Amino acid sequence: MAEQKTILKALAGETQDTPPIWMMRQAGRYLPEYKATRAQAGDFLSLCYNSDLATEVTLQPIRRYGFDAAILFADILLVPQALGADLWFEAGEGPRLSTITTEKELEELRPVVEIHQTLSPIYQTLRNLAGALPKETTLMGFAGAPWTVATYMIAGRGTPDQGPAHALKAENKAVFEALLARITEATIEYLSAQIEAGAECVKLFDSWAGSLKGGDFDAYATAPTAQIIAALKARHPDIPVIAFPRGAGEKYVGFHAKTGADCVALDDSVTPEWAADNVQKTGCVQGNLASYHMVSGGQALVDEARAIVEAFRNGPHIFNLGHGITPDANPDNVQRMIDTVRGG
Ligand code: 1CP
Repeated sequence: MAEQKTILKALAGETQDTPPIWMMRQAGRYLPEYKATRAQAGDFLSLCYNSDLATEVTLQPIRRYGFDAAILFADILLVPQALGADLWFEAGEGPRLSTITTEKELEELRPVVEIHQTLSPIYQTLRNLAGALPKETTLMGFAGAPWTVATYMIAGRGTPDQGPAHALKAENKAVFEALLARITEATIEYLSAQIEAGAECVKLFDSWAGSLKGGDFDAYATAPTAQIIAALKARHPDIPVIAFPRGAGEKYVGFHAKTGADCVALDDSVTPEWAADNVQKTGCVQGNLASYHMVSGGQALVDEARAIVEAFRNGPHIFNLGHGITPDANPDNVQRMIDTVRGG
C-alpha cells in the first residue's frame, strides 16, 4: 500500500518529526506567476470560474515550493453568488455583494439544490488537480463557515467589526438565523460535491468567528460548524475536516470535541505553548506563524518558526501561518520558512 500523505497522517492524529506544511493564500498576489495568470484571466472571479487557469494557479506554489497540501483556488464568496446574490470585486478595494437583510430578500435566494449550476467549474478544477498533483501532495477543498459568509451577505462587503451582521442578529433574529441555516445547508452540499470531485480533506474558514462572544460564539460559530461536520462525516466518514475559528481565543479550548473537527487551525493571537497545552491535547492543530514574517523575514522568522515547531513537537501538527500571506510578502521568506521547518 502507498505510504499515507503527511497532511493526512497529521489529520489522523499522528505525531511526525517534521510537521507537514502549507500556507493560507499560498496562491496569491505575492507570486509573480499568479499575477501573470490572473492578468490572463482578466479579473479575479473569471480566474475562479476558469477551471484550467484555477488549476494552474493552485499548482504554482506546489511547483515553486513543494508544499504538502494544495488548496483549491476559489473563494468563500462563490457560495453567496451560487445562492443568487450579485457579487463583484472593486479594484483595489475588495468584494461587493447585493445585501440580504429582509425576509423578502431571503425568499428570493435560489434553493440549495441549484448551487451546483454556478459551482460546477469549481468541481472541474478539483478533478483536474486530482490528476495533476504530485503523489505526496494532499488536495484540500474549502468553504467559508456560515457566520463569516453571512457577514458578507448582510453587509454587502468586508467590514472591520461585522457591525451589520451583529445588528441584524439583534434586530431580526429570525431572518439572521434563517440565512445562517441556508448557508449551512449550501455549504454541506458544496463541500460534499468537492469531496466527490477529489478533495481529500476540507477546511472551513470562520475568519470572523472572533467577533462572536459568549453564547453567540457557541450558537453561530460552534453549532453550524458542528452541523456541517456531522453531515459530511455521515456521507464521507474518511474525509478529515479542518476548522478555523479565527480569533476564538479561549474558545479554542474544546473546539475539536464540540465540532467533531479533526484539526483546529490557530491564528497568531495565541501562543504555541498555550495552544499545545490547551488545544493540541484534544487533536491535531494547524498554525500559527504571524504572516508579517513573510514580509520582514530575517532571524526573527527563523526563530519564531523553530519555536512553533518545538512547542507542537509532541502531538499532531500542520505548520501554517496564522492567517493568509499578504501581497507585499517576499517569496524568498516563504522558502526560508519551509527550509527552517523541514531542515531544523
Ligand atoms: O486580487 C486578487 O487576486 C484577489 C485576492 C483574493 C485571493 C487570492 C481573494 C479575494 N480571494 C482569494 C483566494 C482565496 N480566498 C482562497 C484560495 C486558496 C488559497 O488560500 O491560496 C481562499 C481559501 C480564500 C478564502 C477567503 N476569501 C476568506 C477566508 C480566509 C481569510 O483570508 O480570512 C475570506 C474572508 C475571503 C473573502 C475575500 N476574498 C478576497 C478578498 C480580498 C477577501 C477579503 C475581503 C474583506 O474582508 O475585505
